[in-house]
Amino acid sequence: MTYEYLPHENFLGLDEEYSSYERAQVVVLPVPYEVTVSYGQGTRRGPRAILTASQQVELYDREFDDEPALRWGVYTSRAIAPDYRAPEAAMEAIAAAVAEHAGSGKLLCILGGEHAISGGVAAGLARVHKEFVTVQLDAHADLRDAYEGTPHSHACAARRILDVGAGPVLQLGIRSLSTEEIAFIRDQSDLVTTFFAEDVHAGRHLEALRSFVAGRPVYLTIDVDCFDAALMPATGTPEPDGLTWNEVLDIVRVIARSAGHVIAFDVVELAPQPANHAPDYLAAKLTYKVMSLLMAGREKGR
Ligand SMILES: [Mn+2]
Repeated sequence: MTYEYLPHENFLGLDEEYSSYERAQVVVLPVPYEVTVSYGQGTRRGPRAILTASQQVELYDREFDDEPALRWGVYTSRAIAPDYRAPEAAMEAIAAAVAEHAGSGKLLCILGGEHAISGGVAAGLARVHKEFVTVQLDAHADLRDAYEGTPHSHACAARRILDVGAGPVLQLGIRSLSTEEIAFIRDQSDLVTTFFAEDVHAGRHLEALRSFVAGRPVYLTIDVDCFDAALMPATGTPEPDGLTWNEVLDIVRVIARSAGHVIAFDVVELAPQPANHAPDYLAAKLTYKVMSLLMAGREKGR
């Protein structure tokens, strides 16, 4: 395995006592991979920006009246080196790293990078967990079979996850898709269920989401462009009419409460803007909050 050297900032800036691999129940894996971005650029700087912004996130969380990270600990791996020569080799490197950690039983958190990495993540998870379902938060359906000449495009993320054959995908917040993608959604209702942004605003997704994850292993993939572009402008392909902070967290709360076991989640497509660090902070706080909710769900399940 090759790892890129980054001056090592661990997620949340935790002391050794709470961030050693042995002690931690959560593993953060930075994957600064960016090759097929089609519009705005910069997702390769996403993981670094999230780690840096996380130093400013308060450990104390009012929802738990506690410092959740100190209960379970977070280990931050060095970043996987992006391989620009061949997407297949890069996806294999990501899958290998994910499989290595997925076998440990720790909650795995992957920081992207472009959404294409999620195909590699799903492939790695499938080496350890034969079956799991995927919940995708995104502005885009990402169901194209290929885009701009490659099947390993960020625009094909959900399709590559389905290729793994581990289970169906439920998408939330979608508001941009092609004719090919809407046809796929209509034809493949056993593989993909889509709740558009207006469905989420109206609360029509909650019951279906609950039964989709109930008792099953779950992989959660969060493209930050699921948020409204006003809240999250720092992303390659922003879209209006996106989700709010609370809509996203309520989705994660349903998953945490109802899923059998959340095995991994990723936060992808942050493309930091030098003059605006609010989106970096949002992504860092989101990552901590999702971790906290999912770990609380695991503790309840025991
Ligand atoms: Mn997207």
